[in-house]
Amino acid sequence: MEYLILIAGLTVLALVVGGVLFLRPGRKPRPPVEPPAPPDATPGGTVTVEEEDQAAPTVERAPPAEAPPKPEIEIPPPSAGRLVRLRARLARSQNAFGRTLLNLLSRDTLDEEAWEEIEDTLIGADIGVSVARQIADDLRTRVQVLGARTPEEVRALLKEELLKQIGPDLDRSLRTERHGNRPAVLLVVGVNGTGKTTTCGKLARVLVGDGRTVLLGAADTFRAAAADQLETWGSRVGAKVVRRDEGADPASVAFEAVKTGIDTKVDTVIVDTAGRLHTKTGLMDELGKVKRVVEKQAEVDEVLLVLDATTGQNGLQQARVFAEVVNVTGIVLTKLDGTAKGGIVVQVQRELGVPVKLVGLGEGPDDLAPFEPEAFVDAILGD
Ligand SMILES: Nc1nc2c(ncn2[C@@H]2O[C@H](COP(=O)(O)OP(=O)(O)O)[C@@H](O)[C@H]2O)c(=O)[nH]1
Ligand SMILES: [Mg+2]
Repeated sequence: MEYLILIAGLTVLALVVGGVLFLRPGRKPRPPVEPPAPPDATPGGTVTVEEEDQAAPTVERAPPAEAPPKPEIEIPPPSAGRLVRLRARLARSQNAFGRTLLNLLSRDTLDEEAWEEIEDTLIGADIGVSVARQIADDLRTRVQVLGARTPEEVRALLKEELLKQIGPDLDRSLRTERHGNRPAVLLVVGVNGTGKTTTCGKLARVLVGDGRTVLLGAADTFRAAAADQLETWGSRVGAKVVRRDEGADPASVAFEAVKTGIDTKVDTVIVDTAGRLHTKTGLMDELGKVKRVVEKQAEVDEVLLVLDATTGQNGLQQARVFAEVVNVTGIVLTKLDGTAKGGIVVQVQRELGVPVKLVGLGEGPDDLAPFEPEAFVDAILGD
């Protein structure tokens, strides 16, 4: 009985205290999310870009005390260190593969079966059969020299081998700066659904965040929705979009976009193209024409091929076809947040002889990052 009275008493007390706290006048609105976590933050503590976006669209502009009105034009975060900030995404999708390798390599004795498993794990991550064998062979030689291994040694070995295959020294810079009184011109190509339009929009944000002025060209004229999609992206960061009616000639839209870019002296023109191309001849004709027409006014500085990382061999096949048609200068690997097959980075670079320059790590507006081999491998192997 006394016990029940005690519980009742405590409940009342809790309610009173809770009520007072809740009704306290002058309760402050939720403070803005802190600036991006430093590079050494634990994955769990990383501020995801979506959170940042909802609470405070920009780090620079703290919202006013009252309900923050959404600013007309957003100032996205700069590109530097993005992959490090987004590494939690990468870790979530790629970690299993890294951990399996680390566990296998840490075994006291590595027999034939273990080496086969190591090779299979690498192949399973889409790194390619010959590269998988090469990595396994290299590791085998080095492990024999090393003898007993500490976890740190194993991690360092594996990191070095993976980095070697990814090519830490490839030039992954994007040419996005004005030159010779002309804006830089980027063509974004790839099969439908890989993330081209999204990448154009995200890239515009990256560049605006880095202080550039950007113009978008909606040369996917198959559906009006594609131009609408691009316009939504552009309007958020104050980037003008050049578009025409559905069914218009893509090359003439691209031409007009570049012309407008020259006239208005923007830094970068990004041209989105259509991917709904059924035959290689159609692809050749259309993309070839777009590029030729643009080149009447300005050099095409980058042809970015967008590939969906989840499509494996299919994606590689697409890459081959596009590389035959246009001179691809960089690869954008999208949807790496949704696959454990990060090894595709290695395979596609070898296939095309062109570096992965950007990676897509989610559907959020700032989920596009310059590709950094070391941050990538660190995310795969965990800390
Ligand atoms: N998870 C994830 N989804 C993405 C990524 N990039 C694009 N998408 C999604 O892929 C779908 C197709 O994108 P879209 O840009 O319209 O493709 P397009 O047909 O090549 O222009 C959309 O739902 C995007 O949100 C990414 O990096 N991660
Ligand atoms: Mg599109």
